[in-house]
Amino acid sequence: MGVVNVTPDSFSDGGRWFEPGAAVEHGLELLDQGADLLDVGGESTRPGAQRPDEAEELRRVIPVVRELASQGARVSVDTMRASVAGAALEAGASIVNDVSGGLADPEMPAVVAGADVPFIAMHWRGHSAQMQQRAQYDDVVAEVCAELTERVEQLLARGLRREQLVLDPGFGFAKLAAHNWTLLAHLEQVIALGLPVLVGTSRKTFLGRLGVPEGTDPRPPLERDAATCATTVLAAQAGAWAVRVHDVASSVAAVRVVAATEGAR
Ligand code: PMM
Repeated sequence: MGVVNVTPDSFSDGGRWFEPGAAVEHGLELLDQGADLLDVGGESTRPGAQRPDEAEELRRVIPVVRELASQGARVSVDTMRASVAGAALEAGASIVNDVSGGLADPEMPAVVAGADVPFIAMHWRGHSAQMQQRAQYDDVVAEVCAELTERVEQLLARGLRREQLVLDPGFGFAKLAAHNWTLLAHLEQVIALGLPVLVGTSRKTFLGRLGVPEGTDPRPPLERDAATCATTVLAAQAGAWAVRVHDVASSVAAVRVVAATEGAR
């Protein structure tokens, strides 16, 4: 899954593809590099980010979704708003990726159940402004699995079918670096919940802290692709359904290496 952020302020690539034409061109480039899906989003979820209003989010996302879908791309819309999800589905998106797993907007489950499209439900404990205060766990793997299971039950109760659901442990969302590493080390426990799992580690800060002295700044996001690619190997070996990445070419190569090795085994 290639990331197409139509935002001025995403932590990893904010502003680079903010014009619709540039975003579309970038999406087509990611398809060329081997992406199976494009994830189009108009709201930055970096810690402390301000939310765009609904009209602004629609203005950012819909033209890009429409154009990429019309060129044959399989598009997911990365949004917490039911209205944006609904409009994106009408414009040609075929998957909804909601980092709040349907918690942020009470109308989201009804829209996704009505459209009967895949729904990516991520582990989430609150909007970006407060999320890092909620990064408190006794056992991060058990708690993330329990909270995702509760999400699944609530979504099924709201009319979604189990076959629609994809889970995501939510790397970097209400998680400190140690929580992210523990989740990555035990990804098979999330996968054992029995649903497809999406992994979104790409360019996140915990990767930027590798190999830099304590107390100094992490490496900048654009220097985190090699580490991201290493996490793709781990995700593929654990049996993840997809990885959500900015640099598609390196992760496609990683997935092919894992597939070839497994084929030879
Ligand atoms: N991370 C970001 C945005 N959307 N969606 C899912 N399902 N999982 C993630 O980990 C995720 C996401 C934040 O990264 P970005 O600002 O670089 O897009």
